Amino acid sequence: MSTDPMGTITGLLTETRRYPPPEDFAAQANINDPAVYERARKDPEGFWAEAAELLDWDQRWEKVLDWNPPWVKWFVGGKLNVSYNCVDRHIKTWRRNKAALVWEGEPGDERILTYQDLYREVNRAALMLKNLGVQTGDRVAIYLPMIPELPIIMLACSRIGAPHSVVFGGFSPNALADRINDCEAKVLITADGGYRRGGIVPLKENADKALEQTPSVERVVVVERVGRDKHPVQMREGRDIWWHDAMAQVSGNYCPPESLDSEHPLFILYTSGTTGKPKGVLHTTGGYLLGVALTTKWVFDLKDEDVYFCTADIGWVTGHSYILYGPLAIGATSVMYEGAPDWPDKDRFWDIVERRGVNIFYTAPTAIRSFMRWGPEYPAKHDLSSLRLLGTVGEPINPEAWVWYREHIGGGRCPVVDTWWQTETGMILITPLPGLTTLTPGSATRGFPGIEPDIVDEQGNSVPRGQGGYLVIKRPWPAMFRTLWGDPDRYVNSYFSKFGPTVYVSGDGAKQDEDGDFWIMGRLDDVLNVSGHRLGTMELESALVSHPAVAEAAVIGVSHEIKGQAIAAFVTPRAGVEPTDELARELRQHVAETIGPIARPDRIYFTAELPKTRSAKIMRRLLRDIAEGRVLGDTTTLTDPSVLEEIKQRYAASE
Ligand code: 6R9
Repeated sequence: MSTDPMGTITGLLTETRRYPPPEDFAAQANINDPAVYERARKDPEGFWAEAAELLDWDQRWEKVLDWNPPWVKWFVGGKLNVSYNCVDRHIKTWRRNKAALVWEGEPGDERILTYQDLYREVNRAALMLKNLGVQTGDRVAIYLPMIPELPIIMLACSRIGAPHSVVFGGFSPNALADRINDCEAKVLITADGGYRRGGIVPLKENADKALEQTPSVERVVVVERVGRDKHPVQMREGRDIWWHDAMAQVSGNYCPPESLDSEHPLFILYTSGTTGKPKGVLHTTGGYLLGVALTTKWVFDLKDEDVYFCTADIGWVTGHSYILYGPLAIGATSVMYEGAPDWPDKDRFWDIVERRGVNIFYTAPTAIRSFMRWGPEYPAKHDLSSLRLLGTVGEPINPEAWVWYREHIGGGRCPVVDTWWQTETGMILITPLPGLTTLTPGSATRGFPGIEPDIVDEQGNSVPRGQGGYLVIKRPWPAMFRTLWGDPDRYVNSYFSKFGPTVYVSGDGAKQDEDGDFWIMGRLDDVLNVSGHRLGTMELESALVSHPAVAEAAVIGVSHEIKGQAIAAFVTPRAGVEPTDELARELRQHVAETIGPIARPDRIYFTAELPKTRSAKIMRRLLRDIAEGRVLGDTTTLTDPSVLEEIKQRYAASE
């Protein structure tokens, strides 16, 4: 650990507010027998095997877990299909006419797809993929706004066993091209555009730029979301086809689901690591679906009659696992909203909750902090009495935001589940179970049944309660990632080498309090968490130095009231370049164009030099000290300590 981020939560451990499960909630909860923890601890494999009854298998597994550390296989020999489990099996029951997806576009349009509707669309989309030459094992890249075609095509991919790689619509052409090239996608599914705060995100134009550098892509399918009259796009003859035309060419309404091996790749999702190159996190079929289905059922206490609304974007793992796969696997109704929370006004979510009668609501701390800043009058304008459970994910939630959320959104009656997990973990790992767990604001509480989290020191020894350390997971779980696409060495080195091949290193720091509850403190590596989005400092720095005016750059995360962390960049201009405000604006824009608007630095500080060790490593820790107004840490290893004085003065001048 380069710094002591642990110090920052000492205060939180003194939090004394406790919220036991309300009796009536506990009585009706999907899981309210505390023995489940002990059962799972004593016989984790038996526990997961029993849970696997939640899914429909074409062929039963021969072995629950094959663990050859760090490599794992779950439900070895088992066969199943994800789209069958999320769609087909429900239309054989009374759920056939139940709403599967309740979709709302930002401009106010809506589409409700019953399981029967979804069945038809997914089958036809799977046939469309086959018509385009996609075969089992081929990768399909998806760059869509939050519209129904997104879950439809993901399920269609899973139906034929073509792993999808969804790229968040806010990413730039460059970022899209990198991801397409890394997984060598054969087909790209995109749209003419998407709506965001009333404006149009030019997805097809971005895709066209990306496609100049992506030799693997043979065909491009374009959904007409915005419309040719409003936002015309170029279609390249022989390569591009409109979604509606490709769907019209499909004959038949049924595409038999492939019976796939439990370990067949389901999707690749890229996430930031400590180097400039994003990691292609690979999830597989059986274990992943089981993990997300069971956690959806238990953590969100999701019932058939509920309306469930997760505000994430499907471009991130939260949307994959908890808008699409988890909820649909258990036959739930999942609400999906295309746009911004403050469009047309700051009560958009509450308007949706009231109109749709949402019962369970899942969002991120950064959103909650925005709601707090906007003021309680926005939720107060709406009847939110349908809500019975609230959740949060993405970053540590400060106790004040947690309590505000419980009071102003949850009416003081809804349990709040703070769920810790990652793109890599696939499913929620540390979380309360709302019918069982006494909640402490700010704590994700404890491991889900069958999960063994621990906190260890530099040597890998468990630390005493109250002491900070590395958050690790000591036993495999079904929904864990199986490798990094095309880079198994990086899988081993990044996650399973520090404390040996049996211990998963999450990259987060944490502490346990006296009750054994976990408090997550954030990343220990060079990964920032900006409004719940993971961004690597290296990616940001590479983007900055790709600008001709920049000689060198160092990026750090600075505490930010709403975003959790804000991006501060220290930049050394090339010789002869004048460090002007204009240049700072240009650099911020350059990073937004290179990676995506979420990566736009909040502040740029020009400096003649960066603080470096004698081995030429940039000392980001000292930059953080300056940015957060702390006394400077150890500077003895610096080549030239006077550099810091200069930076400090500039920093102070610009505040
Ligand atoms: C699901 C998701 C993962 C990182 C993770 C951690 C942070 C997520 C959290 C949390 C504190 C929680 N994180 N949930 N920190 N409390 N409840 O967000 O995946 O985008 O991969 O980010 O987010 O730092 O390491 P991902």
